[in-house]
Amino acid sequence: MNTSTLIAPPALVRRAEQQDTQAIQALDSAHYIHPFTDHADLATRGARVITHADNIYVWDSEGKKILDAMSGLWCVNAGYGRKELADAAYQQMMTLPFYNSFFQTTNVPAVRLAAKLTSLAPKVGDRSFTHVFFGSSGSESNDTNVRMARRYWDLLGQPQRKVIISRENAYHGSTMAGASLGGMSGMHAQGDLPIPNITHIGQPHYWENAQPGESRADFGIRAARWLEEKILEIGPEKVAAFIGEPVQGAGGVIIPPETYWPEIQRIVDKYGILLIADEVICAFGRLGHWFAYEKFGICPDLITFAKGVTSGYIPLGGVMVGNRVAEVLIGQGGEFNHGYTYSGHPVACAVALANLELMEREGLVDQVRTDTGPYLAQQFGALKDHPLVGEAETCGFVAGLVLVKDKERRTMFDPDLSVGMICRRHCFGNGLVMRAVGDRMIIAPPLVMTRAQIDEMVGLIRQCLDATLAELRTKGLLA
Ligand code: PXG
Repeated sequence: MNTSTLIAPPALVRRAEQQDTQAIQALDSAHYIHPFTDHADLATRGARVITHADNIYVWDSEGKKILDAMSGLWCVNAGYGRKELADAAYQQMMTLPFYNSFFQTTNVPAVRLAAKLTSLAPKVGDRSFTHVFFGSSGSESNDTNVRMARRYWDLLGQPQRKVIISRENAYHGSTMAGASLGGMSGMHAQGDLPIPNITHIGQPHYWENAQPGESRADFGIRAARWLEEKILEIGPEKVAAFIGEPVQGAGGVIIPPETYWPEIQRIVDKYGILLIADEVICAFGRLGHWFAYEKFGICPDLITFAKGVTSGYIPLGGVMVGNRVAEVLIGQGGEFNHGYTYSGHPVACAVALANLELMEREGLVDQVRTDTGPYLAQQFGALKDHPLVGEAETCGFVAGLVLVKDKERRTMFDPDLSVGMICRRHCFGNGLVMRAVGDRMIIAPPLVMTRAQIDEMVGLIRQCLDATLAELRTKGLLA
C-alpha cells in the first residue's frame, strides 16, 4: 500500500494517552454508558482504550498493536488512515457542512451518491434499483424498511399486509423496529419486543439445524420452506415482506447453503411478498461484490446498507429502493411521512463518494472476489485441522469457526464454560481482534488485507487456538 496515503498518528498525543489509561478508564466508568455492556463487570477490569489506527491495525493506550480482524465492527472496509476520506469530510464541511433534504431542497453529495449507488447495483431481469433513501445507521434504515414496506401495501390498497417475517438469530439493529426484526431473544426480553406484526422463522444454520446425514443442499431447501409454511400459517394476504441478511453476521457468520436464497426468492415471488435484503454487513465488497444479492442469485425489492458505505469513517446508512417499490411510492405516492434530520447528510455522503471512488480505484471488490477471498478460504479453512475446530468456513471476507469439544462426535462445550470468551481473551492478549458469538469465533477483516497479512492473521488465530486448548487442558476441561 502507498504509505503516503496514511495519516501519521501524532506521537505526542499517543504518549500522553499512554500515561492516562487509568484516568480515562475511571472517567469512562463514571460517565459513559456503552452499547451492549455489563457495566458492573466492565468497571472491575477497565475498558481497553483504543487510541489510533493504521491500515489493518489499531493501537491501545498502552501502546499495544492489535491486528483488527473485525474491521472495527464489520465496517472499515478500506482500512484505517485513508487521507482521502478525511480530506473529503474537511472539504465538504468547509463548503456545506449541513443542509436538510426536507423542504424541497437537496444537496450535491447526496444526489451524486444516490446516483452512484444505483449505478453499482446491477439489474436482474426487469428489476433494478432506481432510488435511495438515506439515514444514518443500519437500525434506522431498517425502521425505514418497515415504514416503506407498509406504505407500499397501503398505496396498493392492501393495508392488511402488515406482517414482516424475519429469522431467529438475525441481527437487524437495536431500535424498536430493528431489534424486533432481529431474532435475538435477549434483546426481545428487554423491551417488550417484538413490536406487533413481526414474526420469525428458523435460520439456515447447517451446523446446528441440519438432520444427521442431510446434505447442505437439501437442508437449504428445507430451511427456505419454513418461510412458505409461515406465510400459509399467517395467510399470504397479510404478509408484507420477508427480511434476511444474505449471510448472518452478528449471529455468528452463518453462511446459508447455496440452495437457500433461490428458494426464498421463488417463495416470495409466488406470494407477491417484498424481499428485503439487509446488507449492512454484506455489501460494499465484503462478499466480493458491491451488493451481496448478486452472489446469491436473487433480487430484493429493498436493500438495507450502512457500515462499509463510508468504511465506517462517518455514520451513514440507507435503503436501496427497487423499481417495484419506487414506482408505487413515487408514482402513486403523495407524501411519505418519514425522514431523519440527517437524511442525505452532505458530509457523510461526500465521504461515502470518496470511499467508493477509492475502493474502485484500488479494485478492492474484485481483489476480494478473485484473489484474497479465495486465499482466505484456503488459509482459514486449513484451521479445520486444529483439535478444537469443528468447522471453519468463509464467504468472501467473512469467516467463522466453531470451537468443539469432540470433532468426531460434533459435541459442543457446555455453554456455561464460555469457551468462546476464553478464546477471545487469548486473541486480545496475542494482539488480535476476533469476535466470539457463543463458541463461534468470527472475523470480517478490512478488504485491504494482503495475502501476507492473511498469513499473519491466520498464524495469530492458530496461536490463540493453541492457547485456548492449553488453558482448557490445564483446567481439566479437555483430555
Ligand atoms: N443490520 C445488520 C445486518 C447489522 O449487522 C445493523 C443492521 C444495525 O446497524 P447499526 O448501524 O444501527 O448498528 C447491523 C449492525 C456484532 C455487531 O456484535 C453487529 C452490528 C452492530 C453491533 C454489533 O457483531 N451490526
